[in-house]
Amino acid sequence: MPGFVPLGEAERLLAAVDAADWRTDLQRRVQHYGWRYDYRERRVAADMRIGPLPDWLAPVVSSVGDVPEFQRRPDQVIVNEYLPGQGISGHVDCEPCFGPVIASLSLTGHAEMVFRKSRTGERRSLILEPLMLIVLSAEARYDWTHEIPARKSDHIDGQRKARTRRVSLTFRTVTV
Ligand SMILES: O=C(O)CCC(=O)C(=O)O
Repeated sequence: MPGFVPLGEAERLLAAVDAADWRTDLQRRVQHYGWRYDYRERRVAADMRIGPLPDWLAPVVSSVGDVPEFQRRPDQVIVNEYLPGQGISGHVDCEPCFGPVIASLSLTGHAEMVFRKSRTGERRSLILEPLMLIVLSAEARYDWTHEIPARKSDHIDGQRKARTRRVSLTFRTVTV
């Protein structure tokens, strides 16, 4: 969904993100809201609840929750920051931890996202652009992995485009 939020809203969210503290235990910086997620053990447990989402996230969580695929309002948001050369390896989001719909909003920066269907080896790709929301449900949520290759540029519209800092918000419903 290109242009899911207006530019001013993305700028407001980015300013709030940049005023908050980052976790630095992964290769890329992240922030967790609502619930912590344990990347190593691929786990969320009842004692990993942080608390209600902060007020600055309320408008965007409400808009994302209104996307028809979501049957309940997201209660976890993870901020990911990718500097040029950083990415995220292929994965299906933890099945027992999170509900059937995952969404990701790009606040700034372009990057190619690659989808692979493990059973058939099919590959598709999508250029994620600022203000775009992607919604993964059904087959896209469970049968395809998604990844952002760790590289410094992408091939976009026949041209090599250098990456800049990319920041995204992912929205999930926790099912513990
Ligand atoms: O940065 C993104 O848009 C996707 C992030 C992602 O796949 C994840 O946090 O599991």
